[in-house]
Amino acid sequence: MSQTFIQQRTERTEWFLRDRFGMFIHWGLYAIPARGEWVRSVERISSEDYRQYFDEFNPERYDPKAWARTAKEAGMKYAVLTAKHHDGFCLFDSKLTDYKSTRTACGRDLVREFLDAFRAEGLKVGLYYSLLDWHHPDYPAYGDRIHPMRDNEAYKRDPERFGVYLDYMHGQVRELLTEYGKLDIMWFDFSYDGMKGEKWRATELMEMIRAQQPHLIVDNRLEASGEEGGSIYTEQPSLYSGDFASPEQIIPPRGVTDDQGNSIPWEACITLNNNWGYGANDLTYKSAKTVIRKLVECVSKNGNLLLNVGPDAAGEIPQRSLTVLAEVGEWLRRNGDSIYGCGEADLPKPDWGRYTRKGNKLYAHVLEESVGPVNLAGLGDRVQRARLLADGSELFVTRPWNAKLYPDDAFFNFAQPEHFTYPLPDERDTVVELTLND
Ligand code: FHN
Repeated sequence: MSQTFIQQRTERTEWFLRDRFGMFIHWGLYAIPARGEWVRSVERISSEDYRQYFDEFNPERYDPKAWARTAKEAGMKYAVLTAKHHDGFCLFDSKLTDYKSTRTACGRDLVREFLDAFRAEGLKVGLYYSLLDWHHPDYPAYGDRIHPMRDNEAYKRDPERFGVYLDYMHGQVRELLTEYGKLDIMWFDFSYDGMKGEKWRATELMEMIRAQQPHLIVDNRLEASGEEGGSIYTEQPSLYSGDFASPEQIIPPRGVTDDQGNSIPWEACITLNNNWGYGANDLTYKSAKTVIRKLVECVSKNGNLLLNVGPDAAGEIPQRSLTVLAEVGEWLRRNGDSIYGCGEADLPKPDWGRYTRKGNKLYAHVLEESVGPVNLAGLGDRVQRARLLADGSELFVTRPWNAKLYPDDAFFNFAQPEHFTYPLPDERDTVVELTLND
């Protein structure tokens, strides 16, 4: 692929790398068993036995406007909803199947309402679409690695009919691209074993996507992660290599680059507890402090954070999630300048925390108390002024008497005298905005 492809990718992802923080929403029939979105595969539930949840699904408290307000107040700038997960249930009114929300008791096009509500709050919108489909009769089942009926010989499928499934899959993507307005992200999930790349007719799919919505950004999961030539991790990515890498349940230790060391767009997708879909008994929620610090870590490495919520069968985001998101939003309301539009700084990671940077503004994210003055290694005379970002108050950049051994460094403290030790104003992350001379 020519440099033009990477130039186009850079243009397409400009808003994405500015916005930095998004909401992932995993929701569907699996919210009723409430044991996560893989319940069909893990418990080898047949389509027939799973049908009870389709017959029962009626999320009477589904209020996408409330979801959108939650995301906005959390400081999230975009959101991605599962239009179809692996169970094949469609949250949109597809003409290609009756296995959809408009044929359940709720009778609603849940995707359309989501898109309308989040656009109305000014957020960018994306849809997650599962390449796998455990409901479709022409998707491989017996002998597949993860299909719920992988051990059941009655589910041997004619491989020649996989093309029928691909026509269905491509047709549904076309529906989403042509009947739901301007989308900003298409989040495909996922390739595995031989199910990758052209097995999905990925080039044809991407050509259609680029023709219908050329600005749309797509993740990298039409290919198996990094296993193929032409992947997003190379200087010659293929048409379906995607616009951003999608590390999952991990913050990449050194960010994400191509094989030449060039930073590439990436987004870490992380659950708030340990399940993507609603888990009634999964009460292991990350704290707001952890979320704040992981968001900072992503941005300090040129990445995004897509933080997941799993609404329940009634259509509500769990209260524990709401509580964490509200606190994160309160921190971002006062410190968001150190996140939005920021990226990595050209400095080694400091002992006390992390840096993010935007132009001549360097943001010191102080996560650990120093004894006495806080060290700005190598910043010598580069710092024009320092302010506590949360309230704009003046801080003092100094060369303290007890740091004469470090002439190439600068220091600051939160009060005077400069050699005293002061508690961090915000123990979650105290952000100091340093205006640089260069
Ligand atoms: O199998 C899915 C899983 O259910 C979830 O959707 C995550 C989110 O990125 N993706 C796959 C696992 O990698």
